[in-house]
Amino acid sequence: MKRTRDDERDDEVAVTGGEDGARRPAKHHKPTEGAGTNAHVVAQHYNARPEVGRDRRKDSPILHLKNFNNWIKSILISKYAHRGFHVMDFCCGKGGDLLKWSKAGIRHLVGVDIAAVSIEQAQERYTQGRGNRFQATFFAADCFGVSIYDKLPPGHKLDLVSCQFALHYSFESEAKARIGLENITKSLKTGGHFIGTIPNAYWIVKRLRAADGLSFGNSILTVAFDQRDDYPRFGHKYWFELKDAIDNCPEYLLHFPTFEKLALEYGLELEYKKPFHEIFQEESQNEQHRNLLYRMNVVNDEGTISADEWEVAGLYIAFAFRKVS
Ligand code: GTG
Repeated sequence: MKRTRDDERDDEVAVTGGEDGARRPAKHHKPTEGAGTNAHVVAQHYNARPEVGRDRRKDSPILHLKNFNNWIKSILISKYAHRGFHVMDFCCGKGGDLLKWSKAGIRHLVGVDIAAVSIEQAQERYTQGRGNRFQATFFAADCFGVSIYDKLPPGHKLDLVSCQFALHYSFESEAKARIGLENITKSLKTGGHFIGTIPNAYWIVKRLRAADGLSFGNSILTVAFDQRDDYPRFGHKYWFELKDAIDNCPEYLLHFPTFEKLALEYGLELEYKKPFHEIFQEESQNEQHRNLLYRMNVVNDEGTISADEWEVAGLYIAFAFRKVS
């Protein structure tokens, strides 16, 4: 049977397994006062994003960026997820990594996310998916607001926890970052890993400082701050807008050295941290990973990716921690 480019892209892990110059925000996402409100704004945002399906996803103006980021995640997952593993996809969204887990040959997946509609979509994708060669349990919970320990299958010990494009939400406050770390580490085996991808706070601050006003961006991205005088460790909010992905959501700068220190308190030692651009330089030397770039339709017909999408890819870093105690 002839394989389409989309089928090939699905091979993913097959390799080894405001004002003041600020272009700001949409009113309906502006939070009202109250504890935990921003988390609900974020949940509402993701709940409201329609499931477009694979065909319409191909029309996305940031398709190559999405595919590039999925290529990075595929490589990260293939390095840390192994056959028979018990995994938690922390902030799993609509289950965009399900196929990657399947390719890695894991045994069981727990998927948890604050957005209940996304959880339903993840469950649906899992049920209907071609690649569900593992067991999975999904539930909705605020990963950075409540303890999820008692919702995990009893006695469940995890080999790996993955948190993709979401850990920055925990930096709304130290209390939230700690709840997140507690949830990530409590069921993680010693020797197990915690992997993830986040916006690079240094990259963002560098761009902000180089900008005239309170915002910067390009044709697909706008990052806007409310102020540029104060740099708190926690609760340093900015508004993130990425065409066809994020409609102006509040996010928080994750000061990595602070996170690293905090993580150590929970027994996590940093093993790996790299910007996406560097990962590309390194991993595209590997023939299998280079082939995967084509199979996952990362590059366009000219064999490249647009300058603006490439710039946005440079915003992110990937990391891995190992639980040592
Ligand atoms: P996205 O979640 O829309 O990515 P997709 O790859 O299209 O996901 N970004 C994302 N987040 C959450 C943040 C954030 O919190 N902060 C910041 N600063 N940036 C963020 O995200 C798009 C981009 O937004 C990311 O790359 C980041 O740059 C940024 P999805 O539609 O779930 O697709 C993933 C995989 O699922 C692909 O392999 C698809 O083929 C597959 N898939 C798509 N639709 C379906 C379906 O209907 N069924 C099944 N089974 N699989 C499907």
